[in-house]
Amino acid sequence: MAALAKTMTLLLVAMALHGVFLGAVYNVGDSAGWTIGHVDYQTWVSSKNFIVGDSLVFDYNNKFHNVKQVSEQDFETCNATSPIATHTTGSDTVTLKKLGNYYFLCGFQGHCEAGQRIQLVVGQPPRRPMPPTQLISDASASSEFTTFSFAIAFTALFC
Ligand code: CU1
Repeated sequence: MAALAKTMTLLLVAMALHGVFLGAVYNVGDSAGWTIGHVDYQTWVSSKNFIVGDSLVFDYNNKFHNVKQVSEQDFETCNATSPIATHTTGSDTVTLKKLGNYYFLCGFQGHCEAGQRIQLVVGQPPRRPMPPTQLISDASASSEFTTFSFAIAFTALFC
């Protein structure tokens, strides 16, 4: 029974991880990319539903632009001097790993003010009809899983 439980746990963890890697990938600004004067990024965001595990791809010419993840306050004031993270390759993928608000702007002079900034909210993935996968992501997963295993053993013995 212990070996079976271990195998099942590994299987469920693998499934949970697989789910994370299957997140959607969004090209910021679609074909226009990350730039100024071509895209209203708030309109672009408004049609999307971001969830944990999704990724953003920022495509741009890195001679003229960059990507800085900033705080809400720095987003409001277009302050690029104390970023949370900076990306400068010209094709940067940012995985949205946590729930909550994300703020990005271009750190080049005047670009944020010209509209090259994006604010988005990352929500919870929808619940899937597979309770054990939910249990694994729970902090009390091990004890609940043990109870679950005993319930199966009990059922097997007496039914
Ligand atoms: Cu820029």
